[in-house]
Amino acid sequence: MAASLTSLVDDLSKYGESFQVFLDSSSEHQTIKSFINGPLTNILASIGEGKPTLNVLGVGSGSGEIDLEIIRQIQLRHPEAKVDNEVVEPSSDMLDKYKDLVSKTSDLDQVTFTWNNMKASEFEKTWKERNPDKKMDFIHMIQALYYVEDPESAILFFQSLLQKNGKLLLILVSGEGSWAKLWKTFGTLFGKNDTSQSVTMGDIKSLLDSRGVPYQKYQLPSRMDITSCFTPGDEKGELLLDFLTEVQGFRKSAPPELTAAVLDLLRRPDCSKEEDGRVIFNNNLEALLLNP
Ligand code: CQA
Repeated sequence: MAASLTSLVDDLSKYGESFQVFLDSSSEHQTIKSFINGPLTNILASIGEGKPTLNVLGVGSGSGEIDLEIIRQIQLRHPEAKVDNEVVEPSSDMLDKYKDLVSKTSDLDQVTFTWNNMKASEFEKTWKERNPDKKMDFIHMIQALYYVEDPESAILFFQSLLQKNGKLLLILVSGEGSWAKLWKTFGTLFGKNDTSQSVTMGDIKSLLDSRGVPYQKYQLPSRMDITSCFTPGDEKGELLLDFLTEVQGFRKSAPPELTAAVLDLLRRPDCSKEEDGRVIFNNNLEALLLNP
């Protein structure tokens, strides 16, 4: 990593600003919600076996929009059941937003929330003492495995918490999408620090395959309009470029040759397509479902 490049993760308010531009420019949340309200519905119907309370665990839940979509779908499939929802999220700002969202959402009377303001590895350490016998009907880790120290052991731990008929859902960028190309080409040049690693679902499938762990997989097509990145000085474009590279103020701080090379790759047909004069980046995701 070039010493002059500062990771975006080092300033969470800047990260949040860039993330918001990303959400506004991409279909990411719509893509995930369509999966939850499409292919996942049958799976959510199959969990729990008529138990009065379904145990749900979200890992890296962020501000909770996606979690509440999952809970809504579980309630539609199990109208009689209560939901015991455990949330693991290391950022207390995110947890505050999540609690805010809960207080503004109706129809959650049957849902209890347990807030675990900690990393997945800390949760794992305390879990066995607190709840030696508790098992989960549904666990999800959505766009979260980039931030755990050891993705493989995290997956195996959460899989071990599953109840019979339970499911573990993982969502990550596809190994064939443009994030993977960007990381393969520039990985170490960007401002990566220990907080975030460039892992794709291709890597996760290799890990699981070599252990003989079976899974179901789903492709989740997703896109991001990066046209504004090609207009120097465009406020949103600069924030999006920061998000893509995970570098604060990328265009101002990176060597000009690196900036040119990144913009060139972003425009190439194996990264993006042109549509009605817009540059559309391949943000495809992949979902895996694991059994206990
Ligand atoms: C921190 C870390 C990650 C965050 C965050 C704060 C995040 C979103 C918002 N705030 Cl300290 N993560 C996130 C979520 C979805 C997503 C990406 C990041 O698509 C972009 N990635 C590239 C595929 C992950 C590296």
